[in-house]
Amino acid sequence: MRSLDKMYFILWNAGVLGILIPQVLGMKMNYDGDQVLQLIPENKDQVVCLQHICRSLQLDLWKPLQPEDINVRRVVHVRIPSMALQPVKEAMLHCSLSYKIVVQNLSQLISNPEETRMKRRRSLADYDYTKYHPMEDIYNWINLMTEKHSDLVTQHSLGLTYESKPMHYLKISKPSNDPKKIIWMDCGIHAREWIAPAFCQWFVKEITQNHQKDSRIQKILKNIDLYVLPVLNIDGYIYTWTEDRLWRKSRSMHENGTCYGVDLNRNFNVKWCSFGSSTNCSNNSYCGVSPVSEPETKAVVNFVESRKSEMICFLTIHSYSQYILTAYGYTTDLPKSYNETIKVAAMAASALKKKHGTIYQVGSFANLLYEASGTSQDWVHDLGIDFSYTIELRDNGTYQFVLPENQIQPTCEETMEGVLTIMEYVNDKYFPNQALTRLGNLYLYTFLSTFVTLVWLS
Ligand code: 0X9
Ligand code: ZN
Ligand code: ZN
Repeated sequence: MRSLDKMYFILWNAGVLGILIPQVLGMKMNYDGDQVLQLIPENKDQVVCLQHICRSLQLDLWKPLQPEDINVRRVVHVRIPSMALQPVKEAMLHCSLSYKIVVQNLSQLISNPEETRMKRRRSLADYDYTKYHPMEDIYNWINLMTEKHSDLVTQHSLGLTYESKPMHYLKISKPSNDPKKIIWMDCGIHAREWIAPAFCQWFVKEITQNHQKDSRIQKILKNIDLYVLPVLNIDGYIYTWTEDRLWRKSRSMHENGTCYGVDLNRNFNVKWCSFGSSTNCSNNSYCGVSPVSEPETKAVVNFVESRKSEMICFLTIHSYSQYILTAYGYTTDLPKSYNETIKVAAMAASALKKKHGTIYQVGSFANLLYEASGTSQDWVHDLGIDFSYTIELRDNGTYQFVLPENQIQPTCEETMEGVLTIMEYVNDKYFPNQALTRLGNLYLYTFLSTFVTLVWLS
């Protein structure tokens, strides 16, 4: 009892010491001395204790996002502000929770945006795909890309963000007289997952550079147009460069400016705001005032609804955890498509692993982690597009959201293999004749020549 009292006292003190002050005053977030701890609660008591610590100090949970989703023997990642390290660690020891420090000093992993911006170049040939880029670089890159590859790539607007930034997407398309299908890929619905936009850019680079020599890309582009949205949550992404590297949500204002941002991946109209989301606007999983309340989600929904008969595959790129996820997030029930979609996910994961040995898990989000409703993937799936995947890129807990730039290249290289495996599968499924034509012609030729020979002989 006494130790529990002491714990409350410690926690209360830490709260008074002003752990939450930077957020409240709206100052630029600095993470000097902050640590990220990894814990795996062994029993129900430890779960309850950890939930209590997280709630009472409003700690920034990275995995899972909500204290109620903490579970026995499931990995937890939580950021502890430097000022709270001492009391939090003590409180953890009081309920015999052991922790591992996975990030010693968070601010050391967060590079100074100014430095990176200086590396910016003006021509596409100089564009450094192994660096993270601020939004103005990415806008610039989109322009350069469409200028240089005007034969293949065009730029279009999906809509405007809350802060009126244009949401440009790239359409990669080869001219054809036959009707084509669509594959969609978006990156950066969560602002701090910087590796995702980096991958979308890498993907476009690879396709434009190799579409003439790579037979697999050639085959896919014959039948399918690729639509790539490099940054979905543009306002949030900009905010991670200017104010807070670890911002997740969009930037819409709520409750007279007392809190900001919606988790755009909880805002879709599929079991909206029922699991793994929050009605509290200061929460990281805030689902918004109503389904599709945000301009960014509305833009995606309008596009997908208007093109759903052509769309055969939807990919949404996140980090971290190394998962290729099939539907569903909102229920542990499995969709009818599961047998096939999980087979394709496993094929993709094994192609990915061949590149650098990185291991990805496959499965449905609700079964692998916890339930989450209102995700784009599930909404798209239930619209009738079976091949709807969430891909959670590197890493698996060492650097988490602050993946170092030297991992951009290997991450993108391996992800490319996984993504192309999925794309090739759906291509072959929806355009089976293409693969069969050559064989078919051969049979026909053999048949005819035999026939002619027989007639001639007689
Ligand atoms: O929680 C999310 O939105 C995603 N994880 S993240 O850590 N990047 O935030 C996962 C969404 C998975 N959605 C479905 N499987 N439907
Ligand atoms: Zn070209
Ligand atoms: Zn995400």
